[in-house]
Amino acid sequence: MEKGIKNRLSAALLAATCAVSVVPAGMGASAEDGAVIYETGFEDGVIEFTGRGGVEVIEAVDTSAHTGDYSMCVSGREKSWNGPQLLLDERCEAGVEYMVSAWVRAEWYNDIKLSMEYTDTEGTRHYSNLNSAVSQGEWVEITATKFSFTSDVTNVYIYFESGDTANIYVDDFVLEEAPIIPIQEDIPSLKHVYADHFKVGTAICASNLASPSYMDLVEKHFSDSITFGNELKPDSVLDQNATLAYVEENGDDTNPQVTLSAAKSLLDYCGKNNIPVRGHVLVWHSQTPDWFFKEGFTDEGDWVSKEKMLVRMENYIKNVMEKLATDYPDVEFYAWDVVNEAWTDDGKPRTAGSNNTSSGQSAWVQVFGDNSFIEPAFEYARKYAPEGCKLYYNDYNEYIQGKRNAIYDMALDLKEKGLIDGIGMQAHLDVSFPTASVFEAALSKFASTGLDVQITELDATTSDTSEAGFETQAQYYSDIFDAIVKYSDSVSAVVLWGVTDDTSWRATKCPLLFDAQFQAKPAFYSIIDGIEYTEPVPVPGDANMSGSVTVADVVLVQKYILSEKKLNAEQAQYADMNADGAINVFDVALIKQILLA
Ligand code: 9MR
Repeated sequence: MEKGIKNRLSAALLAATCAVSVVPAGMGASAEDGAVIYETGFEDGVIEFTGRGGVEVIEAVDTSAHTGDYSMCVSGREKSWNGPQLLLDERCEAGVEYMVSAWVRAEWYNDIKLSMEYTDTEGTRHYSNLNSAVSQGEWVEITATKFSFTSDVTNVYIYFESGDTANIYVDDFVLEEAPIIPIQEDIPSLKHVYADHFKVGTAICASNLASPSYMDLVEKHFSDSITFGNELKPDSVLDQNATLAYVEENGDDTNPQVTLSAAKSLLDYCGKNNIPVRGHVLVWHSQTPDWFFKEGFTDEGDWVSKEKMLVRMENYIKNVMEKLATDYPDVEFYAWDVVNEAWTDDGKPRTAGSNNTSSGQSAWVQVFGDNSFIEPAFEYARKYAPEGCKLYYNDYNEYIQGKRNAIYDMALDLKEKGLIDGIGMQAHLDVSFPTASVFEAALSKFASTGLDVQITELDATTSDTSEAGFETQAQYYSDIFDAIVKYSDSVSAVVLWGVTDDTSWRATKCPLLFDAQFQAKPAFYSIIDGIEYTEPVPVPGDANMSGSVTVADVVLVQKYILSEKKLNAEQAQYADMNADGAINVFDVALIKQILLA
């Protein structure tokens, strides 16, 4: 495909800010503020928090306050997790994003934490730390922190705890709906810019669904392909209780039972919006529980034999594919990462052992003795994957020679046997390594296999998060995209590992294309600059102005009618099928008619 300058876009290298898991101060003036759920400075003495340990004394005191005369003092704590908790089930709604902030104080040095608890459908309680602040006797702020929860959990609490049992003071507590910050509608869609070259996708996690702005960016730029960040990994899918029950009932310990409960909301989203999914991942040393490899599927069992593990592997892959096909027939899995990260940088199998006890070790190698589990994994995936679904081997540091060569040799062997369709280059990069030409050398070698190549988890960190640092990052991204475009005959998709910096797994080094306020960073402008593309011409019914009428238009107009989405003036024109000046169910019916025609 010839590159040219038809729609040259000025690389307006905007200054970008980076905030980590918290909302930056002075948020965009155009943000739509959310409703306040509970705000208190404890001045009226009313306290809606209860003690987590049941032993705490929780009272409004006038001996210390951040503002006004009173604060909430928590004394009598016997454990570090004792502290004030607020039950959210009745106050907050599942799937909505909230923000909490407070001022806290300890009497001497202490790290005061804001945490969250919920109970899942199996009755297991989960705890996670949301934010913290260190006080050495002074009042310190726990800055606005976003969170959400899904509809299948109960007993949702936020609470304060600290490193020891000393008194905690809390003041000026605010719990509110997170404001909705509009995304930039007037910039090109990344997926349109690269439509002649490859699909553009991203990874999302279930928690991202609660952020309307995040999802607007996904829909505008990345809806060619979605990977679930964690929800289809073995530790999310394997259901130990159901598996043990199966063993008990059938006396068969080779048939691991699976659940899609962690992935449900994402599967529903992709099904409803017709977004193709990259399945991630079937066979991996990480995020896979040890009991899967142990006798009787018990935590304490011995490692099973290779023969038994082969049967378990086949059943696992079969069960995952069958459950997806049965429960989510409308979700298109166009690709699956069958095996992930099996080779070390020097091109050897991983060390045998448990990754859960010693990071980097592989229970697959423990059971098989080497990497001979890879081929059967592809055989079973080929046998049970939906028709047309492409199968990939996926890895990081793919530009390091030893690993690159091992992947190349393995891929050619599997290709000859008709088992593999492509190689996934994760591409977790940093502006200082690898250089674009080192990256390109790996891409070129993989392309030379004749297999498809996908860039599956692209992000590029920068330690310098100043304006100048982001410009260096922009240049780096541009060079990497130039390399990918050069090989675009062999590359079918480029998938970013996330959308906004603050939600990235490497948040402190701001590796993505959008900042915490959902605005495009210099890196975004750098990769669209100079790419020739044709802006889609909207047609009637094409509410998202993608150039054709799809189910996404129906969903968008339905959401508009339910006040869940906004349409700008131009979009409204295309949505208003009967041109009566109103957008309602009659327009939805007319758009559906186009789809059915
Ligand atoms: O993005 C994932 C992060 O939320 C998890 O904590 C992490 C745990 O292993 O896995 C991340 O995703 C990984 C992906 O599945 C495989 N390649 C490396 C990714 C980043 O660690």
